[in-house]
Amino acid sequence: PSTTPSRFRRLRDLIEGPELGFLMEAHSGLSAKLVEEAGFAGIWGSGLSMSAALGLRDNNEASWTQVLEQAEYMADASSLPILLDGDTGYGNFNNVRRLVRKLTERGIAGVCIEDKLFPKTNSFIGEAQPLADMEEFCGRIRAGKDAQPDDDFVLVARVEALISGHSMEEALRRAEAYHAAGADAILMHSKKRHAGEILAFMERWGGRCPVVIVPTMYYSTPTEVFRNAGVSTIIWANHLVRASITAMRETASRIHREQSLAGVEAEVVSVKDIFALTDNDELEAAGERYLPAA
Ligand code: SPV
Ligand code: MG
Repeated sequence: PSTTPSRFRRLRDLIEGPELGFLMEAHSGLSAKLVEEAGFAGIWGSGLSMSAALGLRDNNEASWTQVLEQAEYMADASSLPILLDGDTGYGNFNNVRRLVRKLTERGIAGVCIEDKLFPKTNSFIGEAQPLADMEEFCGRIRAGKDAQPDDDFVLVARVEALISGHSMEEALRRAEAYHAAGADAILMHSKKRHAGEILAFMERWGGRCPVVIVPTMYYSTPTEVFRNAGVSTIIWANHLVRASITAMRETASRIHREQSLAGVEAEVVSVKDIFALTDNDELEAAGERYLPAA
């Protein structure tokens, strides 16, 4: 019997543990493999990145079952726990509890839901996006927690108050309400270019429950600052899809320009590397076990 803790347990330990933890964005089976190869202990299943990889906007253009399918490819491709970006939960309390059950069945260790309205808009677009009613959102959290078949499933409640231009008081009021409703952690989001809001929140929050942050906009703050402030987990939210866009754009335009592969060959992984990443050796060995001898 395996002694490795379940993915649910590992995500819970990562978020509740005393060390600062990191979740790296993935958006596909392949990127999930690369996150694991790099040494990360967990994956952020980014809504923005999954949407972009499908050629869609981060506005719930992909249906929730299409997101579920992407998450399942990631879970199959890597052994890491995945915190799925569940956007607003795709509806009301009823959609959230159904989502939690389906995620658990497919080995997705946790979900993050944000206190906005369906269909969502990415937080970095526009100003003053409307927030969900606080009590209604608490119902979504309670329904999700009541529905989880595994005790270690993690539900993170994301507070959009600061991003939407509300006060620190409002952010604290909502964080407290979501914590009381049963959220395992609070994701406090900020789109400032510096970490001031986050550090102010950390000070006032006082460790009531773990806090997760997404420093996409305040990336220049040294990680040590967040460690010292008592942040639980940092999400590197979209850098694999962004890196892939850079690489694909350069490669496509060079091949188009040069009408030749010669210039890019040394810049891209070999076809053999693809076979290694998808473990073709295993298939060969299995063929020897299961196919009739030639
Ligand atoms: C995502 O990665 O989809 C997120 C983070 O939700 S953000 O884009 O900052 O809203
Ligand atoms: Mg998102």
